[in-house]
Amino acid sequence: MTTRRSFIGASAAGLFGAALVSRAAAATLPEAPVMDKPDMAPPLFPPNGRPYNPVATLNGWTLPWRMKDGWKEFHLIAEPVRRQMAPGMTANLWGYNGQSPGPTLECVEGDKVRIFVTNKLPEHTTIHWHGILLPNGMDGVGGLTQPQIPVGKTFVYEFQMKKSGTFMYHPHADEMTQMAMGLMGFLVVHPKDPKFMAVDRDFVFLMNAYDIDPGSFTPRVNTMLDFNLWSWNSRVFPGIDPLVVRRGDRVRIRIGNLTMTNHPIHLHGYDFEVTGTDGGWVPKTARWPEVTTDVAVGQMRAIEFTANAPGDWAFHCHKSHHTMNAMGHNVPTMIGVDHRGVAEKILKLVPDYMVMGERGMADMGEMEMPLPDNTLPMMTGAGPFGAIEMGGMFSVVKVREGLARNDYKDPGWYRHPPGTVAYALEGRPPHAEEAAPAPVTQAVLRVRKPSGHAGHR
Ligand SMILES: [Cu+2]
Repeated sequence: MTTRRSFIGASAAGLFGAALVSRAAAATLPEAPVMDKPDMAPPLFPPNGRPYNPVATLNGWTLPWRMKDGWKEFHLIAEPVRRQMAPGMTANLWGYNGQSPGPTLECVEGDKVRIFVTNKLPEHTTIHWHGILLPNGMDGVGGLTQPQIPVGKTFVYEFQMKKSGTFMYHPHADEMTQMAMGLMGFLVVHPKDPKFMAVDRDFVFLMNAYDIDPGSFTPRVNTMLDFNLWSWNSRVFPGIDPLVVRRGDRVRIRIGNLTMTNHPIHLHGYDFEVTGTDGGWVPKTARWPEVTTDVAVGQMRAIEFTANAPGDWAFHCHKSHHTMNAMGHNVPTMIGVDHRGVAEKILKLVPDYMVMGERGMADMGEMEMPLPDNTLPMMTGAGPFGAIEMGGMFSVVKVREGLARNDYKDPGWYRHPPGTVAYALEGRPPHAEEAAPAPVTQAVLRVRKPSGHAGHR
């Protein structure tokens, strides 16, 4: 994290119109720290105000604030950023304070917050505070509840947090473009009573999606459905932080969806309950067990479980196309097609030609094919047993014995107790089953098609 003292200094000297900085009359604006590292920053324990257990933002961080006359003051700067989506690929996005998504904002039920928003984008913007109960004029809908924030200007939002819960922020100005470019962030309001809904580990992330042509850097902003990078906090597997958990911890994962489609989020090895939405906490009597919860567009879900089963548990979107990185959708299915002869002939013409998918697509996970610059393999990631063959919205919940209370460091791969891993059958199979793939049965079922109406009475 770095600071921008020099920039703030310039702002006080009159870079911004005083009228726009409003009656908060920022003789000095609060500092607007920036983040330039893609890894999860340690949770930020509140240095002042009411106490709470802070959240852990996957591949992200929490924005520090300052207290001024009883107000918590934050400073967000909307600006173009470069985001590494996974090692090997960087995107030109729009974000806040150096990163997309922007920093997580954390405060406490009852807090009075003042949020300065400086626009360093090439076009106007606003911020809408999704799910927050606030005065209409603070709702951030450009043209409807406020003029858009012009380029180079700072606006101030002021409201009191009426309830605790899981929320987000995003522009309500040229929304399609600005969200397709990655402008968004998480907002958590902690309960006044730290014992209410208390957990040991509280993870947050937003789901977003990009359409970035292989070899290029900037998302196509007009794409409606056919995105090729399905991301969590603008990161894709294997670039997404693991969710590191101490055995026995009560764990909450808060997920928000700002893509253009729903994502059924699935956790292996556990059942969990949805304990919160962007509307509020779910009463105990209204919860039911799940292993997958669908998060629709514009929704947030908080799920909770007690981490009593150690291991490396897959955690992912259950739409199988969303656990892949950029891929062409116009590749024909080649399963069962014997193209040995054809491949030889093509190789004479195109020396780099590679036949794909003859036996399925698993080859892709191990393939070391030359890729254009700034592109990720479609299926990738190396695990302790080989290629993981995933991409996109996939991570691992790593549950371990005896971690320190706030230790989120990657503990490496799980060491399975002897005799607890699926194993290959040794020796000759007891029956006549051979290792070769089963031949395709050639039996053809003849269907007598109806002709005329003779059979009908
Ligand atoms: Cu999905």
